[in-house]
Amino acid sequence: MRDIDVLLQEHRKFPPSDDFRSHAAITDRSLWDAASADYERYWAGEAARLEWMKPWTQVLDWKPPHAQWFTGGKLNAAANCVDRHVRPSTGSRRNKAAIIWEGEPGDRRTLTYWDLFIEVSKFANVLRQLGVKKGDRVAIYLPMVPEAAIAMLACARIGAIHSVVFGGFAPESLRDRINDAEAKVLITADGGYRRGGIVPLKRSADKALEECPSIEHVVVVRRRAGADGDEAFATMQDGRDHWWHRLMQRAPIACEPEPMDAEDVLYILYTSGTTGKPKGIVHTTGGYLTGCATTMRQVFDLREDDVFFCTADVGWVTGHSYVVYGPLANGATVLMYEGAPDWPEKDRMWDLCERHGATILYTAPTAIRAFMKWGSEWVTKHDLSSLRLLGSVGEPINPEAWIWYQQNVGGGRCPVVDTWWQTETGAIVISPVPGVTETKPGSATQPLPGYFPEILNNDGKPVPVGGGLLTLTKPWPSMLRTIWNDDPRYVETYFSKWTDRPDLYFAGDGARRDDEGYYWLLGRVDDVLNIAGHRIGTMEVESALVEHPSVAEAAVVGKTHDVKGQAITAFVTLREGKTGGHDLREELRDFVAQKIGAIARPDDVLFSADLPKTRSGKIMRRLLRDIAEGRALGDITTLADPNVVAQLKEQYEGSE
Ligand code: 7RM
Repeated sequence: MRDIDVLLQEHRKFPPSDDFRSHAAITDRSLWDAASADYERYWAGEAARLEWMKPWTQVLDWKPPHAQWFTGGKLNAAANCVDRHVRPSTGSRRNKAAIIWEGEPGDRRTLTYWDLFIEVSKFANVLRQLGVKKGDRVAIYLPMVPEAAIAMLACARIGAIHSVVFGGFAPESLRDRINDAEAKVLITADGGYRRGGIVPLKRSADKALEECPSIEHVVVVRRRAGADGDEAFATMQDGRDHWWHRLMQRAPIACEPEPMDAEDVLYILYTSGTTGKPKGIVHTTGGYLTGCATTMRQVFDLREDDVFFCTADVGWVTGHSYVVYGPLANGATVLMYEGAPDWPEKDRMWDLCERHGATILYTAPTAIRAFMKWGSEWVTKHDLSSLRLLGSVGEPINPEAWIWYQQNVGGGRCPVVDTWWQTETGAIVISPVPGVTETKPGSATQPLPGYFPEILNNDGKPVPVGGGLLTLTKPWPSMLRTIWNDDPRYVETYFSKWTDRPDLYFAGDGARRDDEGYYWLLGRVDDVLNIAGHRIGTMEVESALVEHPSVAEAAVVGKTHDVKGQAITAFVTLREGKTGGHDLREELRDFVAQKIGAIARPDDVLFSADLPKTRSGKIMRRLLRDIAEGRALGDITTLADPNVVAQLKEQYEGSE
């Protein structure tokens, strides 16, 4: 196999502005120097900012591919995220907002750190009363409501392992996750609001629970009106099901946090791999919290009065690390929103930012491209002057989308941080540090201090400049420890790519490093195109398409071709008001060829109102390949909206 070719040339650069730098916490490279000189010592220094009940005896115990960090140390994640901030002292944050929440219908709640302390302590006692003990698993299937964060922290407080399942998942997915973890308790809600409708979580949970023998109790948050919720959305089973608010009425407040070993499991989070069976990614306490807290401060240049708006659901790792653990470990204020970004209108995000004075916005390229598609009028009608920093996560961000975000949302004034990381890494790995890094649109730039990525080719040879496979060459504190119940799969998936180097973590992403050491993520390795022997990442062809003024979003796949091996089929979503046809199709084919080379000229261009995406917004190119090849569709259980592929398939087959 050849290395990955490089086609896209992007030369724009944005150094940190003097204005931003003059207020930034980190403005030089001394942290990188310290971390490169002695990375264990560097991470120990960062870990020491947390509150430990007992100091560790060893920073790192690395027996590839298994790492233990801060061994012998004891701490509690909830005590670090809550108790620490409410102790009487000068600078206590007891009256500071921890969570500012807004429901989709417009209802609002603000929890101070003191409120959060009371709620978490009480719910921890509720869990104990239900028989939950240290090491037991608790499944959480909730909408984006404060109770989601409270439940996670309550588990952490008593040493129970939480497994959050995204509220948009179907009963079968919930069932499989509960059963794999053998959860004892499920926490859900009667419903959650989405686009004006109600997602009937309890009904889905009841269906799942028909085949979940491990569940002993179900706690139900009341989101619907009525003293005991709304019967239509929650029928309560005697003995098994309990209303959250009823249990909380009787719960005592005092609850000592459980001293946890640094390597005790904090949570399991399932991620669907390329094959059917989801992997339960396991994170432990000390290293994970160190990674989240450190990167939160560095990447977002966190300040005491920030209002941090991370739009990710707590069902994804981004919600774990940057709605709950990272911000709260630092005593920050987070803004949490329940519903859809286009409800009741396409300016809901900007309305939220304006009314709550958000200072940092952290969202995904898929959302940014949707905002682009809807048009900048929705953005510019709001006063977004409170924003000072913008972040992106989840997919490669095309340079055009990056520039649009910087100009229209950031008013040209806010640095943009494109943050690369994974459920498996637990925390951000490659990202600008906004007071230091000169950014380049489309590049996640360089590793944060204490992380050591490299690009290797298929044979494990370093590619100092050029395209190849992204690897992390040293362990890091917030790395996954294993896959729940399946350590062989952990070894096989992440540490078996280069057989003579069982210490190298394989991320599964293609990337290139430029001559300044900047990383450009090219897409998943499984999606790489192979045109006449040239291996091309999906990101570059898609970015070329998105540069065209009519295009909002694009996904490209390789389709078997007699001569070239593969030919490119492009699926394209147009901006509002644009229509596709023969002329535009030809124009786009030429446009790509002209931008990045004839080798990348798509054979087919298909216009589509939407692209198939996972529930977290990642484009599922595997299904587009099935469509392009005229095959039956593979596993579609992780798809957000099955109608999208059904329509595309019909349209594609009709066009041939
Ligand atoms: C945080 C998260 C991980 C995969 C990862 C990449 C892709 C995420 C970026 C990115 C390019 C980025 N966790 N990815 N961030 N690709 N640039 N800034 O998304 O486990 O759900 O997904 O997402 O392919 O491997 S995840």
